[in-house]
Amino acid sequence: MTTRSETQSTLDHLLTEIELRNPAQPEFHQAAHEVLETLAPVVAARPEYAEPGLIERLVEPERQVMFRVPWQDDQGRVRVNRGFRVEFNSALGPYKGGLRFHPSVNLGVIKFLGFEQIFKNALTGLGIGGGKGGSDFDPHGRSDAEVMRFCQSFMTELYRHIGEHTDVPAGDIGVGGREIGYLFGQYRRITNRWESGVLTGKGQGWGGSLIRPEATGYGNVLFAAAMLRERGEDLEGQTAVVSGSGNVAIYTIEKLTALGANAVTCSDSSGYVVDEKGIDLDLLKQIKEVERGRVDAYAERRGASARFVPGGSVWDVPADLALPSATQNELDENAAATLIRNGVKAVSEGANMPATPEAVHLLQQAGVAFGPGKAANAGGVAVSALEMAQNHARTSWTAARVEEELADIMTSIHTTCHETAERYDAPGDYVTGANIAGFERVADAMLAQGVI
Ligand code: NDP
Ligand code: 2IT
Repeated sequence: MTTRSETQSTLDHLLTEIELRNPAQPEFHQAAHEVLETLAPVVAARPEYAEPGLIERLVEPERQVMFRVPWQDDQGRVRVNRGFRVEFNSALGPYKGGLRFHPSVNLGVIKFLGFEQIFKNALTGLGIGGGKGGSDFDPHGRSDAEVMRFCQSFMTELYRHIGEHTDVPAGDIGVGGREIGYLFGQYRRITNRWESGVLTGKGQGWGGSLIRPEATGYGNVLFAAAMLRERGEDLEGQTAVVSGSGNVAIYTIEKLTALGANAVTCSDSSGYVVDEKGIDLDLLKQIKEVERGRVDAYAERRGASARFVPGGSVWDVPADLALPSATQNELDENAAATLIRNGVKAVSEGANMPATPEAVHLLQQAGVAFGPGKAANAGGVAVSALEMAQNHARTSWTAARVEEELADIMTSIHTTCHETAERYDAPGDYVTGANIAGFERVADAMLAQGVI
């Protein structure tokens, strides 16, 4: 029998190869390290997982598409962006994952997101594979007409790679209901098909699921609540710091407030707002969802309880809970040390990979409950899969039904991660639990389906 340390050195060797074969993709390397560094116990215990080529196949996308996206701005100037779709793994179902429009997008970023998505989607227990896409297009400051022309050009290439049984994109940073609408319209026009299940996050009158906009934030709060329950606590009366002010952050704040916690912050790339009375969601939604403004406008309009801190770190604000909901690597070692000094009890990742590896290590060493994104933020993609199910059946469920299914899925993900961690001698370590449980499901399907 191979020992855990022998297995770990094989995995370490593979990680070195991943770095050499995929140069200049630091986010992908980081995501691969984070998963492969926790798999030794399961690979050592179950020899079939050590089969040559299994993990090598898992870290290599099934298909990667990169394309030119030309479009005209309002002045008539031609702009050229780069489009991506990485179809990482379809052992469990059609590729599924969001599209990100942000200037920082490159192949390595999309590969890190696609890789995470494989395990996240496996943890939902639903039939969805892993993929991700996007563009280095920056929607900030662009008119509706520019965003529409961009989306139409993007879909004019993307359409040939996707389909309800093939690959089903959705939103992510910079892609919300407006963009999904323009993308769906162009897909329908080019293909001459009403294929509802080709995209999720659609509008509610034309195939979208109730609760999909809320699902990621709501799900993360339910995951945080489940972690607290393990420690004999609940959300009531806890103070929470939340970063970001987009889709995930807004509905995280909404659910925290509904369950009796006090969410006191939000942020964007210009700085953060702290509001002692708790974030006023109507005001935040007005500024972010309707006016597409910046968070300093919130502090200006809210009055004495709120202040805007330009730049700065939202993690300096003392709290019981932290729910990073903006972007990768936004919570580093220093931020983790500050949170620990201020007595944080739980950190639950609404964003994908917002905590750096050093931060995760520090938080876990300090006994803070840490919920990794692939488990904690899986509610969004889970309700996307429920949207696909509704589309397939040509029906739509009530908000109450979708919310109940979301709650069941989050409870089941929490239990799976918790029990898997215990089974592999890492009690309370949700990172190990999530990675191993997600891996087992995908690996079993890959082994059953042969070398492809
Ligand atoms: P949005 O575009 O709605 O909001 C993103 C927020 O994060 C904005 O406030 C934005 O500020 C801020 N932000 C983005 N990039 C940066 C950056 N580089 N530095 C500082 N702030 C930044 O995106 P979502 O809310 O949908 O996504 C947030 C996170 O959640 C991402 O990590 C995404 O991958 C993850 N996620 C999203 C899901 C979904 O269903 N939407 C599901 C699961 C995870 P600004 O406007 O100034 O850029
Ligand atoms: O990171 C994610 O899980 C998402 N952006 C949601 C993906 C989806 O297909 O709903």
